[in-house]
Amino acid sequence: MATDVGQHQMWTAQYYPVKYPRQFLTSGSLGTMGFGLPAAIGAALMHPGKRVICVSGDGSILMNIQELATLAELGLDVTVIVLDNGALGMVRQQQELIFAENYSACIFQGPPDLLKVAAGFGIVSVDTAEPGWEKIAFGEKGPRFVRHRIPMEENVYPYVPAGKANVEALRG
Ligand SMILES: Cc1ncc(C[n+]2csc(CCOP(=O)(O)OP(=O)(O)O)c2C)c(N)n1
Repeated sequence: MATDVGQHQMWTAQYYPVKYPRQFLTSGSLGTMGFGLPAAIGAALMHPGKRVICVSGDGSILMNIQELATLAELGLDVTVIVLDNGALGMVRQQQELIFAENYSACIFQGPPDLLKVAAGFGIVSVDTAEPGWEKIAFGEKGPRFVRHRIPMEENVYPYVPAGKANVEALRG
């Protein structure tokens, strides 16, 4: 399991049942968007026969989108799942909660159709609104790209504001 950086990363950390060391590849602390896809490719190269999941955001995936070409070329068993909220969600959440809903440069005005982008790289792509998407996403060999649309207003909790201690986390 690999992630990018943002709300999707926090949800994955909170809900994915990690069972053994080095199963969860994520870029913490000064986390770097764009980490997830290359990390997943590396993990898949090290573990042939195992499907690697990369949970990303519609912002983060754009940071290293060119690596879809590497993924397609190598034909690895990687499923990229993008939680698509139409925003840089972690930033939007921060601006909502800490900056009195003054939103700046965090809501996408003309987002690309990520399914078409991934398909353009030759990767089988599916939206979770499609019946039977799970079979496409996880069923067979090779790379897959999944888009899961979620409401922009969804916030991740607990949430520790910048400069605060864990005990001061906001709980929603
Ligand atoms: C390279 C880089 N630039 C900026 C940031 C600051 N940052 C942290 S989370 C985030 C938004 C991430 O948005 P998205 O990938 O869409 O994920 P979401 O929070 O919506 O799940 C930004 C800009 C960062 N961590 N890394």
